[in-house]
Amino acid sequence: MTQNTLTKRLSDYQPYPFELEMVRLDFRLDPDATQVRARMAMRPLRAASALELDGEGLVLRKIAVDGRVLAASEYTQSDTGLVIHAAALPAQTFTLETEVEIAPAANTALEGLYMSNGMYCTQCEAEGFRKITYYPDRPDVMARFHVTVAGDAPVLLSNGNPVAQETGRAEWVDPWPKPAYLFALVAGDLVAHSGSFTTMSGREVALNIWVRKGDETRCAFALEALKRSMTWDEQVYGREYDLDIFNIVAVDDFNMGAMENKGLNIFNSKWVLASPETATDSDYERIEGIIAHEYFHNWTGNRITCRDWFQLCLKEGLTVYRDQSFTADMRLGPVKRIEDVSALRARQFREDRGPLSHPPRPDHYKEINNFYTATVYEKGAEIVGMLRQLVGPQGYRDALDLYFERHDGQACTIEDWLKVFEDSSGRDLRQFKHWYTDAGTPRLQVSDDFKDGTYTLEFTQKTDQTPGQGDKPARHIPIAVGLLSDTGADLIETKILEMTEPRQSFVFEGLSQRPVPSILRGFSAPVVLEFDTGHPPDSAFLLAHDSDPFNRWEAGRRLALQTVVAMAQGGAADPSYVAAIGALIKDGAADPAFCALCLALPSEDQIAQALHEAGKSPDPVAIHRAREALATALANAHEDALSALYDAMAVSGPYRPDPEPAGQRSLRLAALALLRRIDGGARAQALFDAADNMTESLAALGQVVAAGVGEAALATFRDRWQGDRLVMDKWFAIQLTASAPDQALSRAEKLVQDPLFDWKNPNRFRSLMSGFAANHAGFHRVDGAGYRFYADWLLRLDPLNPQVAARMSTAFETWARYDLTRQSLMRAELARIAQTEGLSRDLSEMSARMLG
Ligand code: 0A1
Ligand code: ZN
Repeated sequence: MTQNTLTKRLSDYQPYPFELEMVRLDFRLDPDATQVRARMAMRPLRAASALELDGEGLVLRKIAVDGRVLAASEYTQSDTGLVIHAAALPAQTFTLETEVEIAPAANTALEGLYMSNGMYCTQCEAEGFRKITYYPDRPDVMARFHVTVAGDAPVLLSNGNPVAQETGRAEWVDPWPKPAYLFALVAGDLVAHSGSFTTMSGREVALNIWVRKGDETRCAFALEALKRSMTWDEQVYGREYDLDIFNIVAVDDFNMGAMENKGLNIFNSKWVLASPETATDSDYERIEGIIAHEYFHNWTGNRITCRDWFQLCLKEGLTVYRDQSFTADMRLGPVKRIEDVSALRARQFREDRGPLSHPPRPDHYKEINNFYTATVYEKGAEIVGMLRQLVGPQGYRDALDLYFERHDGQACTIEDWLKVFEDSSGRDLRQFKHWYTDAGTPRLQVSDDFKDGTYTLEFTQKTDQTPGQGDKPARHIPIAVGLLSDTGADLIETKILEMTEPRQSFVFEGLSQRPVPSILRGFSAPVVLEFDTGHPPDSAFLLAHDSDPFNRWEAGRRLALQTVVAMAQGGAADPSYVAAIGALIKDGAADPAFCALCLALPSEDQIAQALHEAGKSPDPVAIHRAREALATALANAHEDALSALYDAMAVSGPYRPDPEPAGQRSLRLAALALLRRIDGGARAQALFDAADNMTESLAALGQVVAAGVGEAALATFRDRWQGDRLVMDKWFAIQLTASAPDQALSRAEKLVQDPLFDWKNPNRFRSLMSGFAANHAGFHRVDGAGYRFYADWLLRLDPLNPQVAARMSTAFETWARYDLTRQSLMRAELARIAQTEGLSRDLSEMSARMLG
């Protein structure tokens, strides 16, 4: 078979020729030989169709139709499934029965039914169900599931409502038709942290968070976050929960963050368990966001699902948009927006600039697991945010109401989604659809002119070519604009300009002075904004005065990038930037969390990206030096003010993860990071010794390591936390991200020898390897040893866990940014990976795409 025949194409979509009315699954659990019996009521929709079922790694014990065991000649088995010939099938509804055997203990890929610390669990998205039983494993086949689980474990869970529970056996019925990727089963010696929720129509729902014994004391925050999510979805989207019970299970071995299985969410324990001593402020915020994300999927993903996997962003983009809005409402909206845009730029813009660029709705793939990307998720969310701006808040709510009314119980497409907006708002969204179908980040150039009271903004848009996509048509871009007076007052209310042409002007009349423009407020579209060099924006003025918090922060970021890029090329720190930061530190009115974001310098990876976007090749060593020098210059210029701020932001009383104290801590720690450059890590050491919470303890540890005086603190931390997997993950990561670049590799080489480096655990593997790759200058050593080390480990992991190996290979996606030496070293590692015998489909697709 050639590689190309493995490519799946959107244009090949065909509906399934059978309707699956009902599924009964009976499990007899055993680590080495679990028996799965499936009975499916199938209704043929087209005459004389063969019945195709997916199945991988299954030992078939029995296959029967309406009780008649099939002869071997009546079906064909292959590595990927089973086809029952049309002649073996009745013309009317029939029952297909299969029995298979699987070995969960041998499943290291963590897809299908597997074991984690002695407990059974499942992961079926996207195509894991086919590793459990023969089945039409595609999201447009939805069925009601009735599941029986028999096994020794005290707790036996599946989707839906429990209908029978006795020792060694449990029965679950899910009344809502669902695709197989939402199936879940959990069995283990678990304990629950429980609560309840009364829905808006007065139904009582039992809530449980299931964990290993000993972890139940770390579940309270997640449970409260779940209740807040349920309330928010009722209030903001009118969506009520629809089962009698909602279970969440924390699992230590998990490839991703969490999974929205109907009524039985499975979580990476990292995103459930939290206590002040073990979780940081940002962990708490992420836990709240991920709990919300998975819960929100109940409507956007489960009740309305995707027709096929090309439509993944239909559920993911919308659900990310919903969780971002939720967190913005629970916390400080503008701060959340800045965090989200920073993450978008760091991950999605990076992806879009390189060989892995793809549309939010791809039209072909080899391995769908490789498309759980920042483009599908985060850019997908930006597209929903743009739609909301185009139709307004009420128009958005009307559209969503229509979406739920029209499509409940269906498996949908992006076309269905856009049609809902067109029908409810009367707008034509054909041009807007390019956001879904076209890859690449548009570059938006702006120039302005002022004459006789008339101010003109002229925009030009251009989207570069991307792999497989040439010249692209103009996009429909909402550009939020404000105009400021020379004292910083808003001259107009923020206006959404709708750009639809390649070049387009917008005129503002009746102005008595030339305004200062504030463009792309709130980051109203995922584009790169470039200013006409003849008339650059007054960033220091905007940083001081813009009433739009996002653009205030953005002005500071622009200044920081400009000065650090100049410094990387031999220049000095820009005094106007240093002064602007000084003003910000002394601005008592600014919110601490916002201030902290303004004080944080762009990461080295972001600086490299900015240089690349400007057509220059980034030198990782020079970038590291320049960034350190800029931080030192800020610390020297504002030492007293920073020191006073550090003291003033100390939070008294017991730790609370709430936004207000968390914001104070973040500002305090931003000051600490700058001061570390001049106090040799003394304050950080004192904080490390005194801290009673993980937020400060970990940040202080990072700073002493960065100051080169962290060995004792690292040893103390390890002694204290060696029995705690989640905290030890932090220990592995921080010493690599924070260490001097020339020591990063030797540290990483030492850490892989540590007995606690359990490399088969995805969290532990990621902590070490991603921690190393995040040390920008350390990973990009000019001798290529960093690349080699990283590639060696990807190759080692691939046979066991291809999904994680493939996802982590994206450390190489930026090769085109760098000088020819580094380019050829990175490409050589990719080529070595690509040529490895027996490589997984996952990693093979990724390495081939990166090589181009
Ligand atoms: N749907 C989940 C993400 C997810 C996808 C794949 C997984 O295993 C391969 C696991 C989780 C979400 O969006 O949260
Ligand atoms: Zn999701």
